[in-house]
Amino acid sequence: MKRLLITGAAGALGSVMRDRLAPMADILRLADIAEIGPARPNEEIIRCDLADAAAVDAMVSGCDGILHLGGVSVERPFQQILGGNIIGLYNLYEAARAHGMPRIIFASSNHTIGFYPQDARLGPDCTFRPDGLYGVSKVYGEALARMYFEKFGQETALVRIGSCTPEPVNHRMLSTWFSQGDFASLIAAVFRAPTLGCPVIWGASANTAGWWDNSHLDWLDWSPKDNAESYRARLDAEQVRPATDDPMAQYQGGLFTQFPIYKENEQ
Ligand code: NAI
Ligand code: 15L
Repeated sequence: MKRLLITGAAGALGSVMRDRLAPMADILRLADIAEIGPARPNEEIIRCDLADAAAVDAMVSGCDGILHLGGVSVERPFQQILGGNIIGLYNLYEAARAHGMPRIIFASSNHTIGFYPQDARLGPDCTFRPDGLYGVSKVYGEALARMYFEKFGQETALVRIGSCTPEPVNHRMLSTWFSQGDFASLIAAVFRAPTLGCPVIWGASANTAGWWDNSHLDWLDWSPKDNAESYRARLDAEQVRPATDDPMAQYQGGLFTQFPIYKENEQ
């Protein structure tokens, strides 16, 4: 790839993918509303609010692939979610349409389905059960991407990420963990695939205790290598396992199911 755009590049996953994906493109274009720091060799840095249509158009221009990580990544008041996740996504897809429809990886979330109980096993076509306004914004993102695919042929991988952290840090993550290495290999596979369409992909490692079924992806040259199970003994030793009536043990979305609808002055 000549130029790969990573939005949200100053964030947790953006910083990791900046390093891991460098070999995938001649130039990495790194964008965020926050300070990213100086460009390294073969990098371009762009300060851009996703809610600013003209800035997003310029950000997307000249890119052949987009890893879209930017936006609000946790539960927040609606006014905060609106700019990056709602208006911002529309701006991104309009810019992509104007600039040759580069393939997009959309960082969706398990919080689109967070109200499912932990004994449910989910495939790609399950009904959405979002657990908050943040989850709803990701449902909107998936629907927007799907519409641009149906109407214009814009390809997007809708990656419903579980918990992408260096290691699982609680018992819920024995099921939701997505190792950084498995996410990086998925990104490479998505950009390598001859055709993509607009598939839902569960962003999770090969966890023995996993809840999500990716067997519809047999056409994609990707299989996750890591398994949260290897951390179970350590978690059992270091933490009390949550009780069965604890939201962390009841719901796939864990504590997100318990958050209120925050108002502007609360978060
Ligand atoms: P993060 O919060 O660390 O990074 C998000 C970045 O987006 C931040 O650097 C922030 O400055 C930027 N941003 C926010 N609003 C913006 C705006 N209006 N314009 C431009 N940039 C804006 O989140 P993280 O953990 O790196 O996650 C990346 C993406 O993956 C997010 O979209 C998140 O929803 C999604 N995701 C992450 C999961 C995880 O386990 N880390 C799980 C599920 C989904
Ligand atoms: C997400 O969608 C969040 O972006 C991340 O911070 C974690 O909370 C993750 O889900 C999770 O459910 O563990």
